[in-house]
Amino acid sequence: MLDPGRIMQRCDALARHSELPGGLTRVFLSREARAATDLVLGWMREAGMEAKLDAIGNAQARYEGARAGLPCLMMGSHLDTVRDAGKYDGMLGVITAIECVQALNAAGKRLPFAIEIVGFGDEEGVRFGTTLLGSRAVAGIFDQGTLHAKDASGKSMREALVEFGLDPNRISALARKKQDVVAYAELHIEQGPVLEAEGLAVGVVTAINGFSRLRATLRGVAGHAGTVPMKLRRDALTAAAECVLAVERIAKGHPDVVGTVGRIEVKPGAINVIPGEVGFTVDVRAPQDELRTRSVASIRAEIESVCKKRDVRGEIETLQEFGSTACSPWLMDQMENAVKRQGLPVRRLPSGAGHDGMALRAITDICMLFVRCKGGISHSPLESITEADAAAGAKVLFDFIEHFRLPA
Ligand code: HGY
Ligand code: MN
Ligand code: MN
Repeated sequence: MLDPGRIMQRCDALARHSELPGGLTRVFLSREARAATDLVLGWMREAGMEAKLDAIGNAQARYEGARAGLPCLMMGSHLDTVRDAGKYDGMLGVITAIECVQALNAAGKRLPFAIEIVGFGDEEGVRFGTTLLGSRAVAGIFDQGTLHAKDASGKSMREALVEFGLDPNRISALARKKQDVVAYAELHIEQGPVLEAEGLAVGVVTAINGFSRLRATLRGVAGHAGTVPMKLRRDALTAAAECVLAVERIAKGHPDVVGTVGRIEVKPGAINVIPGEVGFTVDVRAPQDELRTRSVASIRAEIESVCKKRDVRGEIETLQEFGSTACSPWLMDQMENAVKRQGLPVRRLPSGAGHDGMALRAITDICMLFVRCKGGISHSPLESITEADAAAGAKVLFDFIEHFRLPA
């Protein structure tokens, strides 16, 4: 029997593992990530699964099918969060999948396929800048070069993995073969306003928008705020400010494009010093890859032109790009039939947010089920869902699993 109250309680329990007093921040390979992953591994085992921490810090669990060694239906989501996050983004998908297996196990049910659940250790990319680390390792598309990426304290991902008790040299062995994974299904909050606006509890995802993550560094000349005349300044921050507004203007130029500068660092960062160096991030998304790459090219050109005009040096690095990822029709149909069997209206919609399915698409077909969230708010402590919607999501996911048919 599915227990939506337990789903909500477990989201609350995970939210207590946070580095942010009074809020939720849990980044990759942190002490809080260890505690949260241990909690999830315990719940996986309670549900009758073989569970373990893998070489990149994912919680991985398996529930055998009618006989051992069958290919699996993989489910899951991520356990890391953004800074000052909500407690459902990622966690709801992992906990609901565990709840479904718990119900199968309680009923002594074994299916013609195995079920695997993965709580991915890093999807948000907050600590090292590049995202989908856990799912890329499982999909065999992990870029070993990212092991050199450094966090804000200057610690490399390799060092952080070793400190966490993991062996970075064993990450490549995590790659799953296509024949081992029949499909990947992820339940996630919508993180947008559509379901709520239309009075719907759940939605079937059609595709996940692609993204480009850039980092720009502008270098001018630091100087005394009291003595350098305005016309002699090469102020890195006023140049960056013009670039930030250019990102907004270019993104506003097309209804399907979104552009965000989420992080900016100013050096030396003193009230009486003209900023000599500024670093900022740029996140660009769109449903079509061509539209996104065209927008990125315009942003790059604009940054270069501002730097030339203001006589500052500009460097732009592409941190990561991922193309738009389609969900597979045969899986969308099966998820939609589950929605119908549960007596709920059907709605298909795209995802503006990125998800682990983008990486898993490298080895298998993917589908996603969205659950309504209040005001469409996410990546915020105001993120919230109702227990009734958690129940609706769990019932549909359970129905999808019970009726899941391998492709003909
Ligand atoms: O940025 C995203 O879309 C996701 O939340 N990582
Ligand atoms: Mn997120
Ligand atoms: Mn997410």
